[in-house]
Amino acid sequence: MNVHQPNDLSAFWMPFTANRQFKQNPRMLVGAKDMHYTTSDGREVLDGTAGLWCCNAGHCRPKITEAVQRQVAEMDYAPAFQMGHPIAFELANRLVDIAPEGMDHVFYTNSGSESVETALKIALAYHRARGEGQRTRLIGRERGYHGVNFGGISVGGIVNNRKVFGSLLTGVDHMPHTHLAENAWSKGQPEHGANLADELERIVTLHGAETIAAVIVEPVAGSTGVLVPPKGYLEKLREITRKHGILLIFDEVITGFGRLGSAFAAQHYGVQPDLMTTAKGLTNGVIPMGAVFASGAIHDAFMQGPEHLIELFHGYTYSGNPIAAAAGIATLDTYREEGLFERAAELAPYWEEGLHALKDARHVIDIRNEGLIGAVELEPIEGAPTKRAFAAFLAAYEKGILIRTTGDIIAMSPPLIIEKAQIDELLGKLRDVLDALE
Ligand code: PXG
Repeated sequence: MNVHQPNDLSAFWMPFTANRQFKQNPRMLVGAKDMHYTTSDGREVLDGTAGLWCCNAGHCRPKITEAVQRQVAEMDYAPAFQMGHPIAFELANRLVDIAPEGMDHVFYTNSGSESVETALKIALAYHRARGEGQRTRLIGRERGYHGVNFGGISVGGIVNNRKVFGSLLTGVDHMPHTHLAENAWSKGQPEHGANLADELERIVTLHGAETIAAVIVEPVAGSTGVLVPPKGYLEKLREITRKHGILLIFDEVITGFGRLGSAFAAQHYGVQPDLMTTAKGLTNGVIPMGAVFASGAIHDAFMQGPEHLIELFHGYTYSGNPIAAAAGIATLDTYREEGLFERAAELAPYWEEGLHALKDARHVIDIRNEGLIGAVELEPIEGAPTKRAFAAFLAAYEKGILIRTTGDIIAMSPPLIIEKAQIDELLGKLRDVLDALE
């Protein structure tokens, strides 16, 4: 018989974690409030990452906490298949209100990964519903992150997330990523690289437009180190996809809910996708929930045939879960009442300036930013990529700031409630960490 201690760390197989290393020297968070986590050894840590890019309103915000407490006591769960409950409809209306014009419908999921699978399936089924069922190809991009399920890793472009998982989806192709050396030190959108969108024309020529269902991209690629779209690039993608009848999916799991200073990146860049995937900031990270936004044209294409038949054979047990919906409404209330999207836009220039002032810190080879997102790229240790940035992450945690690393890139995305003095603290401590690094 296995007899485990309550604090035995072996049973929990941790996600995206070096389990053996972590369990020798665990970093445990036990509390959170506003901009800070509390560690198990009683230290306050300034949250430079909004959890994992999700707690955009900061932590343990009263309105959200109360809404969840109220809802869990009133109605814990209700099915959404052939049944409804008002709060899921209310949230959908509220979401559509802040979405780009014409994104009139939402399909609920439980995560970003599920939103991606859902959007890809809707894209395929949409073409089929319109008599273009031969449009089955899906186009992603190198260095894209679209979650960890099979569709998402197939269109995604992160080698380690793909290579040990078999043959993935067939009929997928990838555009080149947009990260160009000549754009180093760009503030906001880089100047060079709009022409990379023309690679889509090449792919269309190769396969035939009539075989392609959708193109999926992150407006700003987050997980692979903050790759900001070159000026004109997203506009070109839109033009090419529209010309060829290909759907454009924006994966807004990170960029949604104010991260760039608008509700969604689609509004920030003034480029209208056909489908948008979201999660994370939708409930401030408090309860898992995602949503796919669909244009009226896509939704309406399904609403034909006999009315007693199910139009889309897709959905999750927890789609529109009442507690998540309550968290979502309270989150949107908090964003609105505190003007947090506008706040992000107002803080962005201060953030940009502070971040780029790290240019002369040790090991720094590039800095990038957009909205309240920032990346500081370090020179890798020869023969040991990722080690330097991970050492920075550990030292930062000891110093009382939480950052994220991917490869040798440090990524930051603080809650939108961050104060200027806290930006100074975050970036000041990061400088100290970098200057002290091997
Ligand atoms: N799409 C995008 C653009 C994402 O960034 C997902 C989909 C998947 O979401 P779920 O909820 O299934 O995890 C993501 C998630 C990081 C980091 O450190 C980023 C994510 C998740 C965890 C860590 O960059 N993005």
